Amino acid sequence: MNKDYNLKEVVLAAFEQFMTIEESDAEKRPAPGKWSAKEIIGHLIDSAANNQGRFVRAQNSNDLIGVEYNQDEWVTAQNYQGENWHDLIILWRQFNLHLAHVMNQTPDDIRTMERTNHNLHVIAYNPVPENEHATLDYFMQDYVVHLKHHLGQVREVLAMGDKE
Ligand code: NI
Repeated sequence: MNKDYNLKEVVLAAFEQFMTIEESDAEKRPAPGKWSAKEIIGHLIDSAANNQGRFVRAQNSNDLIGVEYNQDEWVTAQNYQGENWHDLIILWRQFNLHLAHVMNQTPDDIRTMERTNHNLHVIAYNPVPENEHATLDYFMQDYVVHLKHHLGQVREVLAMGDKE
């Protein structure tokens, strides 16, 4: 059974589309201070990196407490604008294919365990109130929802249509 919320399919389809984008288009900012396609993909690489740690630590813990990260600081500090577009989307694709694998092999009991001690009111894209239980299953799904949100943003920036 597929337990990655279609992450693999979503990433492979987007990759095909993004491969056709020119370097100059990938670094265009839609407005001053707004992220370019390179920077949005960079943010998604940061999301993958941070959530890999969270997904792995949750396997051996009853908690779901993730370290926060400042998304703008991370994007600026790494100068994603200065990296090659194809290199970025290949890294993004491969990292997410690995996370899809991680999701698929996470045992059901770990995935569905109700966790009282969590900070998904802070770190989730669609937050869970602090006084409600959270599951790793929900948090993995939330990761994919966040990713799809930003793929829609990339397509908007590149005027590709096909919004999500
Ligand atoms: Ni985001």
